[in-house]
Amino acid sequence: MKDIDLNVDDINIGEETIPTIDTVSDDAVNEDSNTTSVIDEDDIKIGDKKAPIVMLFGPPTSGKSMTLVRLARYLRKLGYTVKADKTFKADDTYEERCAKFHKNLNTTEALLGNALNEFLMVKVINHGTTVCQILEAPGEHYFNPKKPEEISARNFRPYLTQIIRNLPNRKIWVYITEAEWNVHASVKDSYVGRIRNCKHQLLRNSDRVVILYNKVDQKEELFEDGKLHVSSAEKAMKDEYEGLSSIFKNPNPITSLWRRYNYRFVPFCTGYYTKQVGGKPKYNESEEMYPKLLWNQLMKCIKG
Ligand SMILES: Nc1nc2c(ncn2[C@@H]2O[C@H](COP(=O)(O)OP(=O)(O)OP(=O)(O)O)[C@@H](O)[C@H]2O)c(=O)[nH]1
Ligand SMILES: [Mg+2]
Repeated sequence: MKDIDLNVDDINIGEETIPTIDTVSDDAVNEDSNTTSVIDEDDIKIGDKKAPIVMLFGPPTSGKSMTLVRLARYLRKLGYTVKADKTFKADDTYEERCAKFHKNLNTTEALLGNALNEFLMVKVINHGTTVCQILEAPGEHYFNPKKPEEISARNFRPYLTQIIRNLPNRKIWVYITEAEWNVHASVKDSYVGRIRNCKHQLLRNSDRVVILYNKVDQKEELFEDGKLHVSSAEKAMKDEYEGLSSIFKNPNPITSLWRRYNYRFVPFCTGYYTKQVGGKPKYNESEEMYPKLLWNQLMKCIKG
């Protein structure tokens, strides 16, 4: 299997000219001005201004919730504490969501990813120190396939705008792509456009990028003797999401000789979902190599 150890030490992403929230929040609020959720969504608090924030960024049903569930189960096994940040939001429903998240992690029953349909901040703690914070949010908040024309980087929800633009923490943008995403090619192009706009307007030099290619189990041709062929998976991702990798082309004439792109590639599978007649699909977690690979790359983004 190919070693996918990429070095992004002198990554140079985006412009430093990040506008303040005042210059953008009107857009974000106007988008939903006739709903009550705007005020609610604004009401977030992040006490930790240091630990990097991992954003699982992807369209609905791409696998964000289950990626977090799979990663959290793996980290717990390694001895990390993974817990929802209860101080992130003050409302009662948030506390319920935290409880639901913990229940999902502990259960051995079939899990449904869409049980978590609201946003949540999760802390990964090792020996009392927060290693990173992971934001899990509904896909519509990142990209809505039903509104593919909305690809501007200026129309994020208020809470996301606040996290992205106002916090000093490093962001690790985990862009989720899906093997065999069953949508029209123009929707895929729009998603790539949305990521392009994010990169140009929102990413800072200190930020890091992961492209996670989820549901690789759906592409049998990527496996040989039961082993996943990583470089073939990356090629498949590039074929399916035209123009995505070139957004992160390394512009440095020297380092680009050995590192063409400023992203880390992670092929992923959250698990296996077996349809039960008349019941919930049964979930079996994926092989450990997947969360292990993801965590290795995230650690490099956190430290590097
Ligand atoms: N084959 C396969 N299916 C997956 C995988 N991961 C997720 N799925 C399927 O995708 C569904 C949605 O996964 P979620 O994790 O809930 O997706 P999400 O991105 O959180 O979706 P939203 O919360 O609606 O934005 C799951 O219920 C599974 O049916 C995977 O690795 N392989
Ligand atoms: Mg989800």
